[in-house]
Amino acid sequence: MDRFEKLFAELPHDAECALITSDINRRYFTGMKSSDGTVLVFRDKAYLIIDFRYIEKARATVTNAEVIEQKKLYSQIAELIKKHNVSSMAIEAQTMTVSQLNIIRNKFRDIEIIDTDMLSNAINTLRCYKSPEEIECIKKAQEIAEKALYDILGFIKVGVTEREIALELNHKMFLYGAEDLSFETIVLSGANTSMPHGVPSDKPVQDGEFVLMDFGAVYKGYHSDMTRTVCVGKPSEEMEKVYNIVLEAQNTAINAAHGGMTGSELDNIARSIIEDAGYGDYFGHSLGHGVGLEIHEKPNASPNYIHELNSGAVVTVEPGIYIEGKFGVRIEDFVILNENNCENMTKFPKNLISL
Ligand SMILES: [Mn+2]
Repeated sequence: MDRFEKLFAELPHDAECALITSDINRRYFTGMKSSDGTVLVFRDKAYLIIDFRYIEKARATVTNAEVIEQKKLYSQIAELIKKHNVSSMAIEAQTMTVSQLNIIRNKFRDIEIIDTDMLSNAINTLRCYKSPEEIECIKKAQEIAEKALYDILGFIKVGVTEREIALELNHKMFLYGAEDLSFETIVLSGANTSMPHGVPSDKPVQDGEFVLMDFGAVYKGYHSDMTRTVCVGKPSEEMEKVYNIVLEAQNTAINAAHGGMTGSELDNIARSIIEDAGYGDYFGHSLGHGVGLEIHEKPNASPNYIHELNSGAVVTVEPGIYIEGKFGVRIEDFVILNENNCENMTKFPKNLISL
């Protein structure tokens, strides 16, 4: 089954066609990156309506949809709706703007616009199951990130600033083939490491400080995500103790992870270890999230996510302990869930490195 067929297998029958308007999902279905364009898909045929800037590429690469050059978008959609004689159209409620929805409602008064989460949820569900081709891209993205980190370990030393380390990591990732960064690289040192998503500053690294790096590369649209916390010089006893608690929580969760458990179950495996060690209040974010065409996607490994983590999903496992004013530790790998276990795609060592 191709992705359009899978979509209609997920969609309830009241949706006779689907209007896919988000950049990410247009890329997911057509394989082509663009900043504009519309996919209109019926049960028996799909169309990509895209403007002059992208038309040559689209005609050359998109094989699962008829490519139509965009002239008057809404008239073109209306014509196709008439041709296929449908009376309902699902829209991407989770990404469409209110003003777009208003236009759609106005232009298509004689068909039912399904503006519930039906279509967004169906696509999210499909995207939870990574194909071998998608996994290959994610692994390649991770290889790029790890190669970059190995390269810059020697660069991390007393006097170098957080921004300089981030810049070096970014440079290496692009050098090794990243088409983009998964997100703005996080490099923090010393007391700044207690802010889970802090922004790299001009603060220089000092002796005896943790340096926390959370970063990833994008390869063919697919993201990687990893975090390592290293020490410059010798860590204090408390730093070492906290590091080892986070590491134990992370390893235990990875060893237990498999398809079919709920997101909250996986989260709880790591969280209970941190709680039992007395640091429960210092782990204020969820354990992990799905990764793919977006850096944060379904499914989630969080206390509130009572849904299943399906076999074939890619999720991060990233517990942390953050002590305000002192330091923080986070260790993040990401895994593919299988029926009975998981495959860790992050190969970079996790023992506490002292640089
Ligand atoms: Mn992450």
